Amino acid sequence: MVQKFAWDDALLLDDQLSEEERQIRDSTANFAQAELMPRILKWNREETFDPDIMKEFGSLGILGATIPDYGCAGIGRVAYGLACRELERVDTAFRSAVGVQTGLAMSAIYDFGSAEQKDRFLPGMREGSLIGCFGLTEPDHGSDAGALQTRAKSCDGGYKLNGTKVWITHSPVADILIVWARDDSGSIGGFLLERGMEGLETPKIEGKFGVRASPTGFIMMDDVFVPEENRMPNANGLGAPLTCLNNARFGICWGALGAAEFCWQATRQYVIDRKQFGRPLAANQMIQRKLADMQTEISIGLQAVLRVSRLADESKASPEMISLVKRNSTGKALEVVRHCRDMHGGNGIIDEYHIIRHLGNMEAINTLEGTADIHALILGRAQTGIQAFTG
Ligand code: TGC
Ligand code: FAD
Repeated sequence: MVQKFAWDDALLLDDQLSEEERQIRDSTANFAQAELMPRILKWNREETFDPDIMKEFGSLGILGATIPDYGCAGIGRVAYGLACRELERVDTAFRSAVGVQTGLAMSAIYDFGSAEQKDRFLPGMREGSLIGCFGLTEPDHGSDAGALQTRAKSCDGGYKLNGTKVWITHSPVADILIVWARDDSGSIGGFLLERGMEGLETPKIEGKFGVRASPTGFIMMDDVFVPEENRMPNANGLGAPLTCLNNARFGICWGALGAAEFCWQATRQYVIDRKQFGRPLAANQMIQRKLADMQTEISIGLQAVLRVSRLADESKASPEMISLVKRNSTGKALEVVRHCRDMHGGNGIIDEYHIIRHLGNMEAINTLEGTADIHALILGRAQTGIQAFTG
């Protein structure tokens, strides 16, 4: 008997999942469609974000979900990725909210913090009553994160921090701000700043045309005193923040394809329904070719992130594999969504059709967590042995 083809699950991803993974995917999908979809149009239009949404994510059990301790669920990368796919199917802002809290802020404290820091911060962060952010990027150092200039100068009982971080997701609403700064020896360390510390300001960046429902801001530090107990003892060097990024990039890899899937499936329906020249747009060869390209890229992209996520769960995923899928997922998603925008005609630029919102988001995620070209250079270095970032 000929196997029947499922157009929306071309390579039978569903068959490759465990019962628990399917259940996490479905419960996140139900939550995302019931609770997030009705809010996103207004939030995106008005650039708003209600921090209480973090408590809803906490109740869902998704914050810190990959951490096997402190009351967190300890789920695998595939289950976590499937949840991110469902969140970003609605909007990048929601995947980003969960991804920064889980993959960057909580994972930094879990991997590099002291027992006391973990006890103090992780339970509240898991519940969403404490919001974390991750400050690596600076105005003069984005891709070359290793050249960061923020200083942590030793003083009686701790450190005085000076410098500016920019483009920090959730800095305007965060309670715990993880700041990567150089100590007196020039080594990069991780410092836990708390809202209310003197000399700390976190203004919002206005006027973004991507991820508008996610507050992005600065972390400005003018002689902020950080006690010794707020320095993460096990973070030494650039490898520490990059290890956190390895975790967070899984969320983006799956999430980007969730956004692409939403746009592809909405576009498929649109071209079936919309008639021009007396027949559905979908009856044209050029339109079908584009749909086939989208289906192909999304299906292959999902298989790639599934593979790397399974390898990560077996501790066999290298950073270069993560670069490969981060670049592929975000790049292909951007390409898919650009075609969807075009195939919607004029409606493609109206937010009620959701495509233009995702397009702005896909532009942003091709830049954040390492730009597409930086990930290409990581892969180029790995296959030639030649570092091409400089010179
Ligand atoms: P390089 O010499 O390659 O490495 C320095 C040290 O780091 C180690 N390392 C890693 N460790 C763990 N995981 C990785 N992926 C690692 N990559 C490198 C390396 O072994 C070395 O350790 P050691 O002990 O020998 O010192 O460093 P480099 O200065 O040449 O730069 C490498 C480069 C360019 C790849 C790195 O700077 C980079 O990844 N740049 C991109 C910056 C970036 O991704 N920023 C993201 C900011 S956070 C963000 O965007 C969040 S968005 C949140 C949202 O979704 O809303
Ligand atoms: P640049 O590094 O100036 O790059 C500009 C262009 O030059 C890119 O195309 C890049 O690929 C290219 N380029 C750079 N170097 C080279 C080279 N050697 N060879 C060839 N091409 C090169 N950061 C955080 O720390 N925490 C966050 O929570 C966070 N959230 C973000 C949220 C949003 C919405 C955005 C947009 C960014 C966020 N970032 C965050 C910052 C993000 O990680 C940086 O924007 C990213 O790393 C790129 O840095 P940059 O913007 O300074 O660009």
